[in-house]
Amino acid sequence: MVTEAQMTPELLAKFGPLRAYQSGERLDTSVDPDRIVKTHCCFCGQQCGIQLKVKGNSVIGFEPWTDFPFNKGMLCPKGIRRYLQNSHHDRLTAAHFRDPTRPDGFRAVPYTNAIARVASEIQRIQSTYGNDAFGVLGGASMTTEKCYLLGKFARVCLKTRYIDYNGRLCMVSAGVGNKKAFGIDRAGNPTSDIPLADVIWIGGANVAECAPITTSYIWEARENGARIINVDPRITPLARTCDLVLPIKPGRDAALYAGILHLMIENDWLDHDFIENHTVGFDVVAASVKDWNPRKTAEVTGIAEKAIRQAAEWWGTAKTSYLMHARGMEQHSHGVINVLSAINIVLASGRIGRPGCGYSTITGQGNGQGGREHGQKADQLPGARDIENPEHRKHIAAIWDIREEELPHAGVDCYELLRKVETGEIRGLLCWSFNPFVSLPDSDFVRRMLEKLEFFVCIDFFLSETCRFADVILPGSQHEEDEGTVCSTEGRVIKINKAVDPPGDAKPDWRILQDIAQALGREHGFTFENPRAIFEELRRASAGGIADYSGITYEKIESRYGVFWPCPATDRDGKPIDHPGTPRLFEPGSWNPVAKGAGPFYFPDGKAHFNVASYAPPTEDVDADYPVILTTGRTVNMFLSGNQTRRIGPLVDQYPDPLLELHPVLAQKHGIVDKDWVTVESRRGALTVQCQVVTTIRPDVVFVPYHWGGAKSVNRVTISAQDPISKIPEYKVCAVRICKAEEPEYTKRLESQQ
Ligand SMILES: Nc1nc2c(c(=O)[nH]1)N[C@H]1C(S)=C(S)[C@@H](COP(=O)(O)OP(=O)(O)OC[C@H]3O[C@@H](n4cnc5c(=O)[nH]c(N)nc54)[C@H](O)[C@@H]3O)O[C@H]1N2
Ligand SMILES: Nc1nc2c(c(=O)[nH]1)N[C@H]1C(S)=C(S)[C@@H](COP(=O)(O)OP(=O)(O)OC[C@H]3O[C@@H](n4cnc5c(=O)[nH]c(N)nc54)[C@H](O)[C@@H]3O)O[C@H]1N2
Ligand code: SF4
Ligand SMILES: [Mo]
Repeated sequence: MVTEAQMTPELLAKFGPLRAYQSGERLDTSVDPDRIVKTHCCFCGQQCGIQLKVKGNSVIGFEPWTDFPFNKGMLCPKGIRRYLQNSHHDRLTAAHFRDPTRPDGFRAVPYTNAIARVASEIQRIQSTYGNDAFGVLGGASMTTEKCYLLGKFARVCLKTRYIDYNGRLCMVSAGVGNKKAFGIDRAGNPTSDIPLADVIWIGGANVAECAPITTSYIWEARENGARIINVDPRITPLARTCDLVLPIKPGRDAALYAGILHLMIENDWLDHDFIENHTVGFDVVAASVKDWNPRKTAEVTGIAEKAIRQAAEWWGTAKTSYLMHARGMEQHSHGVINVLSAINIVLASGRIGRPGCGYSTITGQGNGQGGREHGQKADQLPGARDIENPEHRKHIAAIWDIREEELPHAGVDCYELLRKVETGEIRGLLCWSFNPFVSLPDSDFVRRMLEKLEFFVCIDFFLSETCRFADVILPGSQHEEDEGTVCSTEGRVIKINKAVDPPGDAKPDWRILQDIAQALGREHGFTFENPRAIFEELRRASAGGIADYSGITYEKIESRYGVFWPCPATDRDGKPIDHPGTPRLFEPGSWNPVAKGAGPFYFPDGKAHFNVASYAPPTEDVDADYPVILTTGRTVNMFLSGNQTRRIGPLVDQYPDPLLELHPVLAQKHGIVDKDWVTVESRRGALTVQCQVVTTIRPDVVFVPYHWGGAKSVNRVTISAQDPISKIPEYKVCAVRICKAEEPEYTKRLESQQ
């Protein structure tokens, strides 16, 4: 197995951002395309519509798709450059076996040999140690068809309970919080409700860089006179046009929302009718925030008392409002509590489920929403069903043509899955559309686990840092090489259309799984001819579930610019209907298979739930040895682990290397000036990067983006503490110390190679 030492400098030279090159430079984009394909961006959960220009078997450019209603032709820098990855010379076009005798550690092999080897290793491991000794990691950049098939593959073909996915790092706190409060895990409103709101509250979301198109909806609200409140330890680009910035100390969001609810109650800024008729649990929650007066709230959150009072007044007295949040308040060991505390101020206001009155959590990954609805999550079955619910199990077992007893039970989250590698319970792993070595916290632990596996197979289209540990790499498909559906941040199910064929031996991802199933002699249920056939089974599997897709067809999606779920095929009496989909949840009379007319929320009594959300400090707070808070996140030009965007030259140029952001006061204390090299060190590891001295961050916090691997990975430093319910890692707070440093050797080595 590859060691850390072996990964540098060769690996960095090959994958590191320092070797920025213009991919696709051999393409002449002035050439007329043969055809234009309407599809969506392959990156974030905004899922902007885009038209790809295709010549032969290459994507050579793009045109805006102006009539797609969400983005109306607008794209962010990543969307504009995405086409450059299609003909990239790093593209994996063959299967590979590990071969330490080769300079880059791998040797190309015929695809069928690779599939045979994967099947025989699965067989060996499962017959020696049991079915659960083989685990599966999935990803939410893939289409819903692929995510569905992966869940089925793990449980029916591999018969393992151990499957989980990278959305575990992303949306799970929001998902748990939404289910506890509303009974459903989806944005409550379409984005078009944002401009209708008087007050917009944004909690822990760098909207301008991470949900760029939503920015224009917020600006539209501003044009309409809305007040905008932003809670973030940094003044992000959107904050420049906000009315009030609440520079919270990381890890304190539940305290802030308790303080806001306290003021709403004190000033009677409550919707009593709504609370009375449509919710349960208010009194207990009201009692729980009794002590959270503005002074205490200010002390804990680090936000000025005056600003807290102002925010509460604007929020409390608004006629219409919209609250949205993202990972800033979710990626915490109290992520679920933070989400519930924010929902409490929405429910107390009664402003939900109406035009201009809404709530949403901003989905991150391209198919972050669809990817968590149909079964690759450890505890879930298709249709957002519960893997431990006997009725749900029975329904899915029937669709999958197995007995209910054969269906494995809930597994564990993806980090726990790696801990099971440490104990020897898991010996083999299949990793698909996930780059855990870069994206999981405490990467030294992740490295040791990947090295310890007896057999590791990765499916990707670029060699990722994680693929480096693989025994076999299978060449999967890029977004534009396959068709299928995804669900956008709004809850809109849309269609990805195929523009080109996968090159060489690369295959549509779903076909690779079926080839493995066939090689194992377990092809029953894995003989789909195309994504449409998978979707048809998925529709049946989801029918009657909360994420009901049964009334959605490819044709309906195409003709209506997408369809919002739930969208059933039959009414409550089982009569076929042509349901239009559900853009806004929680409206009276909207489709709700759980409440069945009792009320708008997805519980049997139709009522939303207030939840006590008591503040507790982060797992690792600052102390004398590690006195600074590290928080991590993103930059506009890079996407996630960077395996794609670090290969797109113009994006690399925009922000090539991770920079540590710190305030001038903190910088001065350590004798640091702008562009100095700084070492940031936690109890787990250290990282040396250049710094950016900025006045837009709290003086007790440093920020580092996480899109790089190897020596540039901030996840060497982060903590693997997890939320006890959602199991999301605490990426947004750990304790560190910083000091001025010399330029590290590895950058000097790389520069001399260029
Ligand atoms: N350009 C770009 N866009 C992306 C992505 C990307 O990689 N690059 N990834 C996509 C994905 S998968 C996701 S999940 C989303 C993430 O979207 P966001 O959640 O908006 O992005 P982050 O940068 O992770 O964090 C948001 C903000 O949280 C703040 N923050 C840190 N700690 C706290 C805290 O304790 N409380 C509060 N209130 N705020 C805090 C940070 O300063 C940061 O500005 O973006 C999606 N869009
Ligand atoms: N420190 C820190 N760490 C974080 C975060 C943070 O804020 N701070 N955020 C977390 C969040 S929110 C997220 S979502 C995760 C994301 O972390 P990852 O999921 O590990 O990141 P990706 O870059 O999406 O990795 C996906 C891999 O799949 C490949 N891929 C993409 N699409 C496809 C496809 O259709 N088929 C196949 N076969 N392969 C594909 C890509 O090339 C890439 O190698 O990172 C998390 N890690
Ligand atoms: S906002 Fe997201 S979906 Fe839209 S172009 Fe940018 S990365 Fe792509
Ligand atoms: Mo994410």
